[in-house]
Amino acid sequence: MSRLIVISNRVSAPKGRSPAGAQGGLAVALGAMLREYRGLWFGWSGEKTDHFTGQINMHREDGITTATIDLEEQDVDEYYNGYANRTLWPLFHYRIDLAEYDRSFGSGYERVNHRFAETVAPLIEPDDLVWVHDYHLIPLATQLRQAGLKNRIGFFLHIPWPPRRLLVSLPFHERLVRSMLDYDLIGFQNEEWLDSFRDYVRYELGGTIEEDGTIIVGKRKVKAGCFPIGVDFEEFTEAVKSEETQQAYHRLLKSAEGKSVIVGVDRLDYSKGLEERFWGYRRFLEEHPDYHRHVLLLQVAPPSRGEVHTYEAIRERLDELSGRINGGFAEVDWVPIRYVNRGYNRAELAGFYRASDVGLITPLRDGMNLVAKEYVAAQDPEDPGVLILSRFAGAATQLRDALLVNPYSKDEISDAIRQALDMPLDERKRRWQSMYDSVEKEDVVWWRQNFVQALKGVEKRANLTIAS
Ligand code: ADQ
Repeated sequence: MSRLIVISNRVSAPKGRSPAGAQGGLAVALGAMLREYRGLWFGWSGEKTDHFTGQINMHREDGITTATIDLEEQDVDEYYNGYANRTLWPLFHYRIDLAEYDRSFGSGYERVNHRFAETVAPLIEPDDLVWVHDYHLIPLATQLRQAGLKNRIGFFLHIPWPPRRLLVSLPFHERLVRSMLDYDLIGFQNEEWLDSFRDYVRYELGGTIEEDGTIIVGKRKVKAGCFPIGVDFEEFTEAVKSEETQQAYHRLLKSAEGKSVIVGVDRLDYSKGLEERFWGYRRFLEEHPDYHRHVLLLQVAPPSRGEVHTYEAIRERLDELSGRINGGFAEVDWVPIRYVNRGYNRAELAGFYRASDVGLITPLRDGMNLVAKEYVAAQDPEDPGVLILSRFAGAATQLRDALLVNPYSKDEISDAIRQALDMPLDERKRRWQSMYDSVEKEDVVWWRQNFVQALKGVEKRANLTIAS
């Protein structure tokens, strides 16, 4: 059987026997598959070095081999903090107002992709399947092809693909998209992002889309499809039974003292719609004084990407806004928002989700949003909470029985909170059951199997004959 080589920006070594929730979702998701395929996971260690040497740090644990490299400070600034997080991330989340275009970012991005390719290429054998992850590594296939690889190479984009009219604001956009044609399979989270990609290919590259979804541009032929990512359902439902989850559950219930709890859990990022969410909650408090002292919003949002200025700015605005809302509405024995700037592991989060009457997940734009699915998976079947979900999250295509809202509308958020808090038990159960079924069936195992099957199904490069 062929091996699987996973390549992503960062590698977090899967620790098979660590406590549930102590590691990232992707690590758990890919860990089982890497074991199955005798795989290798390659990427940046997260460490810096004075001079890039390409020295690989191999580590083998619990059946999984990881191979990591250190990057220079300039690489991290230009490639990671720069092009990935200050150019592509905002643009792909429809925020061209925040996207920064700097020549040095672009060259750093190319350089690091080249460094990744030349370091990993000697580790790849002819029959290996290669699976590249996310926007940090879009041009990697081109670099790997230049290094002589004819392997099947797949790419999965975890974030949205922007509409053509936004993407053309990126200098050298055509070069970036053309580099994707060196993959054999490109996966998106949902139809909307796939459609935007096809639209670009048709109108900017003059490509055609065949009936089976194959994209043809000149002599290049690529498969593109939808592969919505899911949660590790088995691991998550196990975690719900753990002691740690029980403790977190009781801790929140006890401190809520009978109030209804609304929970939001996000990385502190402008795409997650936290300011708009706080404004929506404020509107709810203004319109419904009868709920004062009977409800609280717990917002968990640990800072991320601290080295990027926009993230400091949003942090300041949220501190101020939550302070103003609490200042304006709080009473001696009631604080309407508990805004917590630290992370919790998934077992603890599961307890918070289960203890909450409402999950309020309102990103302005999100590739998928796994928190929404985790919220559903953690509920008590006899007394499930209600999910309020942004219609602009990829998850909204699957979780149709959530209360779907426009995250920019304070009124819609306010009305949905009211509807959720007043929802009768039988309606809560009906909506939850249908979402639970989809979260259970379309989980992370389903996702990775579908992707790998599809990648195995594409013809190998050497055998391709394409009519131009
Ligand atoms: P993220 O933007 O990080 O991921 P999301 O899918 O919501 O967003 O979360 C991923 C994981 O991080 C989840 O397992 C969640 O529990 C955890 N997490 C989020 N907030 C947390 C917090 N405050 N404390 C602790 N843990 C937290 C990107 C894309 C998403 C896509 C995923 C997977 O932006 O759209 O769903 O990749 O493809």
